[in-house]
Amino acid sequence: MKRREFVLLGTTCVAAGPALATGSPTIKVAKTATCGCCSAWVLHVQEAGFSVDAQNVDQDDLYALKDRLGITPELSGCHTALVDGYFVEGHVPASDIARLLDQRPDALGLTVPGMPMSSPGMAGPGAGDTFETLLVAKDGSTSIFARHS
Ligand SMILES: [Cu+2]
Repeated sequence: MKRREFVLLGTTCVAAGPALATGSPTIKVAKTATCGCCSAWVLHVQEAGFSVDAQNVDQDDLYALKDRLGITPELSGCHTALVDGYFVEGHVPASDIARLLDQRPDALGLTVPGMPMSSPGMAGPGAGDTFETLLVAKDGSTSIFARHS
């Protein structure tokens, strides 16, 4: 890892703020072994107080998992997580996961499609772009769950 990336990751951890999720269910994460931003996101949710069970899987198995869960290519990020009956796809902020588990909407899960630079596990807040966390309904339709910059 280059020194500059390491500094940015440190910033992400500080920005995660106080623990949100003590006592929350474990987040199971499927990711590929070589995905650095996936590991950085795992660190982000751990810093927020979630316990994480991360498994490295083959890329084909990861695609198959997304397909099974109803995560279309348009909705895909990198890693795929499962928590308490919901999927959490890609670089979803820990605060959104906490709100999902608190509000328990009738839905499949959350996604941050693609890998926006401002999202946790990427460069982090202040990277300059904005992104949205989408709620995926059981019929596959999406709505905006949160906006982030
Ligand atoms: Cu990523």
